[in-house]
Order: sequence, then structure tokens, then C-alpha cells
Amino acid sequence: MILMKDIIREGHPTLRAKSKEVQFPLSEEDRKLSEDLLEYVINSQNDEMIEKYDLRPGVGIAAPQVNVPKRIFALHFDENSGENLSLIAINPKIVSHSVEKAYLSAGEGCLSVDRPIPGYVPRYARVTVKAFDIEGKEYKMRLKGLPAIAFQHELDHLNGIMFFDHINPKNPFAEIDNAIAIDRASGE
Ligand code: SB7
Ligand code: NI
Repeated sequence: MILMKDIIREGHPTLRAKSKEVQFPLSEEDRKLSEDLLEYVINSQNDEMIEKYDLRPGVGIAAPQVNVPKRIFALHFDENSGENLSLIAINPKIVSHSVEKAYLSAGEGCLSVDRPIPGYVPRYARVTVKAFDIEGKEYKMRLKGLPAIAFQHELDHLNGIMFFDHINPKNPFAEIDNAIAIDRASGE
């Protein structure tokens, strides 16, 4: 299982690399990695598992964060987040997006960043996405709210982009044009 010691941190070159597309059928290794990523995000939202394994909560995790530069990530939102979504996304893409933007009013955090970085991270408010599941079946869905933001955060990881790259360096809390604020702790 994935533990915090397996997660690479800011400064590691893999976090700045463009991850590679995954081939189907999935190798045993890629299948295991996909399942481990999903297991991490599920465990990281369970108080007993957090305590037992010293996990840091996260709604998502991407393969490059465990130093594997492949286009795979997992997201998990349990019922008490008001969402109910659990997915593995392989070779994901955004096929269309709203003009309207959205940002978390508390900003974003990242399992690969050990310091708080204040500021608004502009994202698309709504995205229509496509990805493949572990069986190689393509799916398409429309996301809004925190899941839309998290999907974009994870997709960025596959392209070597960190959340703070999007923060206005002069004024981290500058108003974002045509954006809605989402009041939710931080994605953790
Ligand atoms: C805030 C945090 C996340 C997504 C969107 C907003 C995920 C945090 C965990 N990760 O570092 C995943 O890459
Ligand atoms: Ni992250």
C-alpha cells in the first residue's frame, strides 16, 4: 500500500515531467498502481487508517506523485463530502469546459507540498472529461464543484504543473474574473 514515505515532494524532477500515455490492455504493474492510488485516497479519508498509517488526507492522487510518470490518477469523494464519486482515470482529458471559472476559497494543497501556499487557484467551473478505466473502457462525464477542481488538479500533475503555478504572484487573493468561490476546506 502507498504510504507518505512513497510520495515525492516539491523539488523532485518527476513532478515537473510530462507523464506518458498508458497502453491497453493494462500491464499487471499498471493495474496494481491504479488500484493502489485509489486505495490511498479511500484510506486517507478514513480516520482509523489515517491514525494507523499516518496518512495525509487527499481527495486525489496522481501516479507521478509516487514517482511513476504515467497518465493515471484516482479521485475519491465519500458521502459526507456531499459528493459520491470514486474513479480511476487513465489517459484522461478535458473535452470541453465552461467559460466560468471556480476556485476554492481556502486555496488548494497537495500531498507533494509540505507547506501551506495561500492564494486562489483558478480552475474551470465545469468540465466534460473522458478517460479510460482499468478494463480499458472509455467513459465520459461532466463534473462541477470540488470534483471538477480536483480533476484539473490531478490532470495538471500528469503535465508537470503544480497548483501554485496558477496563483497570481503579485496578489494571491486577487479577484478572479467570471469565477465562483467554492467554500470547502481545501480538498483534504
Ligand atoms: C485541493 C486539493 C486537491 C485537489 C483539489 C484541491 C488534492 C490534494 C492531494 N493531491 O496532492 C493530489 O494531487
Ligand atoms: Ni497534488
